[in-house]
Amino acid sequence: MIELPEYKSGTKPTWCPGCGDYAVLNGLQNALQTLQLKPWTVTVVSGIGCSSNLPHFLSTYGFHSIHGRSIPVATGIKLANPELTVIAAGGDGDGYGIGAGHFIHAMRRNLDITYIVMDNQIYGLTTGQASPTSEREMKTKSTPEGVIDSPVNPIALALSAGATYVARGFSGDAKGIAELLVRGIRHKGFSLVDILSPCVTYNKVNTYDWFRQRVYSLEKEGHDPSDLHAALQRAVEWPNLDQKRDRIPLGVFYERTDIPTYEDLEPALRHRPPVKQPLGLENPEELLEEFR
Ligand SMILES: Cc1ncc(C[n+]2csc(CCOP(=O)(O)OP(=O)(O)O)c2C)c(N)n1
Ligand code: SF4
Ligand SMILES: [Mg+2]
Repeated sequence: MIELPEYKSGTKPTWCPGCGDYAVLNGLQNALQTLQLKPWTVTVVSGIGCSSNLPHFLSTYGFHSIHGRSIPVATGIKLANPELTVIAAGGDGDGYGIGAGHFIHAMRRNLDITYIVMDNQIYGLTTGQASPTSEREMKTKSTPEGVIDSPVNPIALALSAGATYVARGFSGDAKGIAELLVRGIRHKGFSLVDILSPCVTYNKVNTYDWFRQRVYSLEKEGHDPSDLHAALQRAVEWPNLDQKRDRIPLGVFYERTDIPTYEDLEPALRHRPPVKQPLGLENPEELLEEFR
C-alpha cells in the first residue's frame, strides 16, 4: 500500500497563500494514491508558469520544460516508453495560448496522456497580463481598457478536436478534482481536465466566490457523457459570446473508450518501444560524457 506522503517531494510549493493550484496538487496526489501508481512509473511534464511548477512538488519523475511545450515533451516520453503514466500540466496561457497548436494535434492523435490545465484566466507568473481565457472587458496589466478578444472555450475546443475524455474541475472542490483525475488517468486516450483554479493575487474578478455562485454538477443534472452533442451543448454554456455568466458546468462532459490511441496505431511501436530497444551505439558512455 503506497501512502499519500510518498507522492510528495521534499520541496514545498511557493504559490501565494490561497492559490487554486494547491487544490490541484492535492487532488493529483490523492488520485495517484487511489490508483496506487508507483511514483517511478509516472512522469509529470509542465511548461512555464506558476502552475507549471507543479512537478517539483511530486515524488514522481518530472520534466519542467519550456513555455507551451509540455505536450511535445510528454508526447516524446510516452512514445519512448508507453508503459509510463504520462501527465502534462500547466496554465491557460501555456496550454491555450503559446501551446495551442500542440494541444489540438495531441487531441486528434488521441495520445494516451492526461493534460491538466490550471485555468486562472490570467498570466500569474508574469504578474497579471490577460490570457487566452480572460473574459471580455477584463482590465489587466496588458489590457488597461479591457480585453477585446473573445475567450477560448477549452472544453468546446477539446470536444471538436477529438479528445476522448473531457472534464472540468474547480479548486474549491479538491475531492472532485481527485475523482476527475482518477477517471482521466485511467482513461485510455487523451484526457483534458481543465481546472478553474483562481489566481488570488492577479485575478480579482474570477474568484472562489464568483465561481461558487455559478458552478453546477453535470452528473446531478443527469448529463450523459457518452453523448457528444449533449456535451457540446453544455460546453458552450460558458464561456460564450453572449457573456452569459450564470451557469458553469463541472464534471465529465464526454468520455469515449472505443477509439484507438496513437500508440496503438504507431507502426514504430509494433515491435518494441524505443526504451526497450538497444541504443545502437557502441559506447553510449562516451556520448554521455559530452553532456557532463
Ligand atoms: C517563449 C516565452 N514567451 C513568454 C514567456 C513569459 N511567460 C512565462 S510564464 C507566462 C504565462 C504564464 O501564464 P499561465 O500559463 O496561464 O500560467 P500561470 O502563471 O497563470 O499559472 C509567460 C507569458 C516565456 N517564459 N517564454
Ligand atoms: S500569482 Fe496567482 S497563480 Fe501565481 S501563485 Fe500567486 S495566486 Fe497562484
Ligand atoms: Mg494562468
